[in-house]
Amino acid sequence: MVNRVNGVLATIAGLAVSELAAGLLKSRVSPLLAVGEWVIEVTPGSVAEEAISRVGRADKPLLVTGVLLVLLAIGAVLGGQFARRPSVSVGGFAVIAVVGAAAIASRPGTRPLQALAALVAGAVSIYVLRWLSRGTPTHTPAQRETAAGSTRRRFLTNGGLVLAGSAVLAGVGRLASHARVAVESARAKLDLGLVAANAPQGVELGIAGTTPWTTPSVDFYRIDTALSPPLIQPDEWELRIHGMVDRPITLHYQDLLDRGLSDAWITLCCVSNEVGGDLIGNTSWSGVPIRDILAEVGVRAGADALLSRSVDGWTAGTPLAALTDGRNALLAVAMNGRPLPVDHGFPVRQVVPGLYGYVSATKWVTDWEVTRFADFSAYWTDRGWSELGPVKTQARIDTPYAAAKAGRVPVAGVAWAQHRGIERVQLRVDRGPWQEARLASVPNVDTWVQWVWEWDATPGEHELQVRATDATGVPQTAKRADVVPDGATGYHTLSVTVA
Ligand SMILES: Nc1nc2c(c(=O)[nH]1)N[C@H]1C(S)=C(S)[C@@H](COP(=O)(O)O)O[C@H]1N2
Ligand SMILES: [Mo]
Repeated sequence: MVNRVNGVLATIAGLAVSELAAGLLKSRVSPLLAVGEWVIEVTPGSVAEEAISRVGRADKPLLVTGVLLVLLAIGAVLGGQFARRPSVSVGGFAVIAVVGAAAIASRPGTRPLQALAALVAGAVSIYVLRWLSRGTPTHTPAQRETAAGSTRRRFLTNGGLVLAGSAVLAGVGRLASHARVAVESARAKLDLGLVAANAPQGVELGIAGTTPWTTPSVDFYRIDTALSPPLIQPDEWELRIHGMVDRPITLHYQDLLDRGLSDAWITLCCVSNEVGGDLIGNTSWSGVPIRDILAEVGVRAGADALLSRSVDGWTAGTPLAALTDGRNALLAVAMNGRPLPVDHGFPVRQVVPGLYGYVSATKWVTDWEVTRFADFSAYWTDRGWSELGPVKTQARIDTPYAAAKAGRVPVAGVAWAQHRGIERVQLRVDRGPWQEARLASVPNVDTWVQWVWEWDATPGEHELQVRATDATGVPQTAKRADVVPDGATGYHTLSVTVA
């Protein structure tokens, strides 16, 4: 028992040192997070999807906690071996250290030297295990009797020391990782000469309980595979553009600003959004039109895809057609008139109206290869999702939710079919006839639209259903489909108890 606890304590000490060392070495991720990111990478898409739909935003904390618990359990086992087979437990800690080092070294956006954080941590674990185990266990029964009291005291004191020391080291490690602070302050100092765009007239119906038409940046959904977001100073950002182009170039942040920024209202949504889900947001983006940059580098005949890659190695394949057909596809530097938040891709990301984020919205983008779909597969297409990801027409009821009072009840929500636009939204109660909702106005076909329908609600249980028709005249399908492989379909359906 004591030995196992010693193993756990040695593991904790090693983890603390690894956080400190990773901070001092300015590593993007600590060994623990590197292993976590690696787990994300090797997890099959369907499992990831299941996990996200079950636990939502808690997926990352839960994953890190899981890795931590597995590690502590291994530490306990290795500690338990120390008395009889010390070489097994020393070897085990060494293996853990090497795995951590390999995870760091193989993560995009890290340098090989940063793998040292894991190796040093492994050495510390072994040292602490040795130190805690001095003199335990006592072998003869007589010794055990007399030594029991002092052993317990020493066990508690030393254990306490290790825990306190670990907490201090890990805390210092966090402080030492100035990177986040430095990047946040560089971001705060940037003056892009933008103001938060006011929402256009008439987009807001002003019905209580509905989602605001403009999504504040802090409320914007976040989806990515990074356990710790890449931290990039704007003046160190580079975008290398190469592949099937006539004139390869490398762009810098200032180059984008020098070109002048365009603004566009675009609703971005995730292919993993369930019917009625909230993985969607609308904001004003500012950036440089992607088509201008592609025209400048000269796309060669035969190319049909832009393979974009982020600093942390994530990739997306976007049809060149969608980037050059005149729509507002942006290499964006700002949302809501402010430089992109770090979590949303600071300093530069893509936004392409009409396509789900997984095929288009690369955050922390750093590399563009103009190529052919036949010649590559991207992060999510590798994991079973479709190569092309046009957004499907959807409508969502935001209010009423679950209960309402009899009488006039506004049923309201949003509908979207980015880059086609929404023509009509209809409601039906208890599978009765479809009724027309009133639509708010929108500045373009790339945003969601608010809608409302006045319901004469009678007491009892009722089922509400909504469906939207896009501006090409195609109503959304009633057929229920899962989010995999190219987005959910079906009518958002709610049960409401009217009293
Ligand atoms: N670097 C990087 N960019 C990424 C992703 C990612 O995992 N890594 N996820 C994409 C997906 S699936 C979506 S839906 C959007 C979400 O953008 P947001 O987090 O700003 O809402 O980013 C896209 N860009
Ligand atoms: Mo997504």
